[in-house]
Amino acid sequence: SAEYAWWTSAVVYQIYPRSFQDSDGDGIGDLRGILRRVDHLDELGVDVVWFSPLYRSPQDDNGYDISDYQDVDPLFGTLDDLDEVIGALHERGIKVVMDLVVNHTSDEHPWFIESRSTRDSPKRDWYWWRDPRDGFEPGTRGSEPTNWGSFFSGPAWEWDEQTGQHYLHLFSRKQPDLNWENPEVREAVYAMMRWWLDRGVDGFRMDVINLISKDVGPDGALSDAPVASGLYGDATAASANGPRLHEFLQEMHREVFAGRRESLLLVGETPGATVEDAQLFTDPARAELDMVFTFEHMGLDTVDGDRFQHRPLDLRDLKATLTRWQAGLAETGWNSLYWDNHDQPRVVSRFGDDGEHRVASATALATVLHLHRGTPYIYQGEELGMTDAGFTSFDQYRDIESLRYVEEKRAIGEFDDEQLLRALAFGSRDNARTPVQWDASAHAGFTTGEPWIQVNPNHDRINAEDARADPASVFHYYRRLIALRHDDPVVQTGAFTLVWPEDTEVYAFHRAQDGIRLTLVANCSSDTVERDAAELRVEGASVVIANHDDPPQAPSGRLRLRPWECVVYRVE
Ligand code: ISL
Repeated sequence: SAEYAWWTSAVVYQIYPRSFQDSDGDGIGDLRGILRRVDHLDELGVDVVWFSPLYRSPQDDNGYDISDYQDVDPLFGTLDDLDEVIGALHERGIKVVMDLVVNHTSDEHPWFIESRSTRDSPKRDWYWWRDPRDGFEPGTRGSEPTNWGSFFSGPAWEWDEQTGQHYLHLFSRKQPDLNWENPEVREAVYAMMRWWLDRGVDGFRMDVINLISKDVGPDGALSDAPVASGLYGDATAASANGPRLHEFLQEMHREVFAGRRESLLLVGETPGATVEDAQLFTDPARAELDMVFTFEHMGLDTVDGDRFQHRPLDLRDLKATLTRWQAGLAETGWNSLYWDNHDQPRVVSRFGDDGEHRVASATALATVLHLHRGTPYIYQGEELGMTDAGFTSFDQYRDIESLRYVEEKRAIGEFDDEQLLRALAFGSRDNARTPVQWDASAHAGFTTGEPWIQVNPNHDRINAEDARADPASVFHYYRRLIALRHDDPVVQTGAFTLVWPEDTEVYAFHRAQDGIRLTLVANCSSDTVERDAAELRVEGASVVIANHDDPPQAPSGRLRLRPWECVVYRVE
């Protein structure tokens, strides 16, 4: 049978260091805090830990604005502390993946300080500097070189008085975009990546890696983009999947990974990528990336992909989207699988039921995800069934994206405060950034000081200590799901077939390989449902995993599923 890469049986755990565990009482998570929780990761059984940025940073975007790629921010500790954490994880057989943020740096990175100092700086061309548009007073609205909007509201160009030009920033003005057209930039990035691999890290999660190649005309010109909604042109259209993207990734592969990539993990974050793009990124023969994060399933409960505008999820859309990605990467390439990360609201609040059926819906959704073909990613707290933040006032929010959104919407008078609070409560990234709930004590055991963002008051009921003591907890269920992926080749690589695409409540699919079939059936609703079990062909099957006691055994007639009940059957 085929040879598969090690990560087909691996599960990755994401740590957002700021919110994981504080050790020194400053209210911000840190490396010595992580050291105290290594046993939690070990007990869970994950194979890889991905760290959101730990590098030196002004923290304008919580570390995704980097001012020194080869040092640790003092907020989190020192390089020695990081070595200790990596050592402790490696000792337990857990690999370490670093976040790689190279579409942009901080404006406080020495490269940018040099670049902005004068027009003749040798590093001027390391970033995107452009003259103001003709016919507009330089530095005023309309003088931006293109109409592109920033992902964090406002224009994607910042006027620099001193040298009389604008610089490009697709994210905040403190995150200027690097110019990947310049070979010196690429060589500097590759050298930095080799330095980390030499230090012992096991791979990279590459932040917005499909934005690095901008669509430049022959004369270096950038053009206006279509205005989909709001004030600005769509910067994704102008910068995602640019003409040299695959060339850059293949070059990176040759310069950084060649000869040492067998045991590495290379995962790209690729907003806007289609499954056809993903086939190219992840085809091993092309030597680019191992897998990418799709965004398509994250937009399904929003209005036109606007993360702040909610509409109810139609389960058929979720099935159709994930199934398209399963099919598209069945022969070549590979999927990554995720519900939660530091940019997304919590799945149990979003697609599940975080009230009465919290445990059942968290475990049912986990089963649906982890039984797909691909590498599952768990975001800190997901394994506890942590819920959205539940914030009700503006001063509770910290995220730059949320704060800028409110500012812009207020400026144009589009929404009143009630509408804005509803938008944030649904879509804010802060929903996933409240501290991990370790126990029921003050601040959930996260810090002895004042947490940088409020702890969810539901930590009195939802916390790791209680979960560890309760065999029916979300935590113990995740342990079983992870063990199942480790042990069962059908979970790892079996062929995927969806059942009942039109069912709006029940998610069901088969995975099959070498004459063995696993069949998952999950009630993704808060009502009891009944279906015709004959269509599942599970008569005489054994139960592999289920999230309720006494699951329906090998039914042949009517299959009755309680709210959010899921079962995986095994047919030999
Ligand atoms: O809409 C988007 C782009 O089309 C955004 O959602 C974008 O994909 C996303 O915000 C990118 O996220 C990553 O890069 C950001 C950082 O703020 C996020 O935390 C990170 O995950 C800038 O580095």
